[in-house]
Amino acid sequence: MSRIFSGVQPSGDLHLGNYLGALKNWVRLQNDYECLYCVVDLHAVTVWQDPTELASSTREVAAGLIAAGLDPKSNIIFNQSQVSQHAELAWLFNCVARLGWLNRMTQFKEKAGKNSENASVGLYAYPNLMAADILLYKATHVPVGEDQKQHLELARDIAQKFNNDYAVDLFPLPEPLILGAATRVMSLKDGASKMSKSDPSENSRINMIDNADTIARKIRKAKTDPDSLPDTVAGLEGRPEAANLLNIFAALADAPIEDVVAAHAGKQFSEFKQTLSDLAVEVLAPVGVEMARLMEDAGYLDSVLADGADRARAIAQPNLEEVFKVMGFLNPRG
Ligand code: AQP
Repeated sequence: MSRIFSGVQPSGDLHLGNYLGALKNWVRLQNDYECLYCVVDLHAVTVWQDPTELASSTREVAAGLIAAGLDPKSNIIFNQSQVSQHAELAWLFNCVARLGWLNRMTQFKEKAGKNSENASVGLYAYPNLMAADILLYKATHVPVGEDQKQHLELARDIAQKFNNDYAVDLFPLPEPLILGAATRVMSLKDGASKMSKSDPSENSRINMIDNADTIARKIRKAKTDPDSLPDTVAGLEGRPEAANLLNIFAALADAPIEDVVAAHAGKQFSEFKQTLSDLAVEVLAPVGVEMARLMEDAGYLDSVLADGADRARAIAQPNLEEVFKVMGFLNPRG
């Protein structure tokens, strides 16, 4: 059976980009695949996380996954640090991946910025941990946003090199699943930057937990340009903020971008933003309300994560033992 692995970092509030680029699509996959969805807390600490906030962010992501429609009984939902096999396999992959491969990763360059000497080693090796996350379960498919495609390529390179080096056929080469209209939601304040949890501007993103008034205010304040909306998709060329708002509309409405552009051709942004805001509130506000309700019940969320971790470990441990055996580690007991 095809198996899916994907993750979300508990590095801040879940936002519209996470919802449209990931969660909404994951909900569609749950009937056709065996799915593992992981709150990747080991990835989050590659940049500083306040220890007093990490646990609540972890629960918030779990609440977001469930509120978006993922069933914790049919899917495996857990946080990464509870399954130590992720870190163990990541170390082995540190010894498989080549420095030249990691040097090409654009996300490290973006996240480390000009001060890369001061970035953590973990941030640099992040793609090796992501490869371990996926390959630990021999996942066959990984739903990813555009931004994660390069990392998935690296996971395939690691799987391939491991199989070649040890002359085995142990790891499948995981395939990307790039789904939905909004594979890359951009910041509401800058159409050239990705909407991101770590953007210091709250107005750059709509959080899944935002209430109706906040959603409407953020859309009203979103950056636009002075022209009215174009007649064709080609007319969005060179207008990143307009393209972003129309793409968000298309993803929320599950409609082709061509139809959305045609329906709003020639409108002023003020009128379009009102329609977009009504749609965003209709889709997101109920998810936010459910998230808030779940977050009141930390005991329930913790029990979902503990149960998910038990089920994840049951798959991970035999796979890791197989890797140890292939690599020749001595295990006098086994
Ligand atoms: N802006 C986005 N548009 C579309 N998809 C997105 N995803 C994230 N941002 C966008 C997708 O959401 C899933 C979980 O991502 P993540 O939280 O693990 O990592 P990230 O991509 O690094 O997200 P952020 O918000 O940018 O976090 P920070 O600021 O902490 O780095 C992934 O499938 C991702 O593609």
